[in-house]
Amino acid sequence: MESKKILLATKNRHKIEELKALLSPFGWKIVDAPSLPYEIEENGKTFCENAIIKARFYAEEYDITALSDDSGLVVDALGGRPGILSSRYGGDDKENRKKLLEEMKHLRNLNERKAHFVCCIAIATRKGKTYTVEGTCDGYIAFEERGNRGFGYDPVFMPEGWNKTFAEIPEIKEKISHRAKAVKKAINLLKRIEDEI
Ligand code: ITT
Repeated sequence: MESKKILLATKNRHKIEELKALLSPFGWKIVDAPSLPYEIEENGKTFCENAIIKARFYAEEYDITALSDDSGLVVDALGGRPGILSSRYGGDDKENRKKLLEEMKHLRNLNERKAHFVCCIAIATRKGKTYTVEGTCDGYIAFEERGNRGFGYDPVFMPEGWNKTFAEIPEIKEKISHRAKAVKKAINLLKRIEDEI
């Protein structure tokens, strides 16, 4: 029997890499989303609302089960910012990190620099059903950038229990990140709804 197809409803190549690494052992055929000549408007108020918008769009447009990821960084001292606006906080990834460190430079105690990553994965099936699962990862914002692996805020995020940033320890990130946790739940869900894919 041909394996079931799941389209990754994201244009972020780093997410694609991480999602494929986590999903590949399970026998589904994982396909990339065709590139679109326009942006999908992410006008939800939560990570999951935005994840649903992206997954449903691709599922309907291409008549396929689609899996999206909406994620971001929530910083306590900034009242939850950048949150759902993480990708466009200061500009590109580098400018986002610069703005974040600048805004937090007066917070000299690590305890004042608590943050967590959130990842909501939405799965929209061809038959019109939508499911969501979420993963989070607690940690701290470092005082300066460290490491050159990963993407986004990885060089400034130290997961709880590690004195290193995600950009320094990608092999640990793969196991404990918000995305790894959400994908674990998504895999259980996909196994349960295999008939609907
Ligand atoms: P798609 O909407 O096409 O999936 P995007 O990059 O616009 O791609 P989001 O709207 O979900 O995706 O924004 C996610 C942003 O949050 C991302 O650009 C990073 O700045 C940050 N982010 C999410 N997960 C991250 C991770 O694992 N490491 C570092 N930064 C992350």
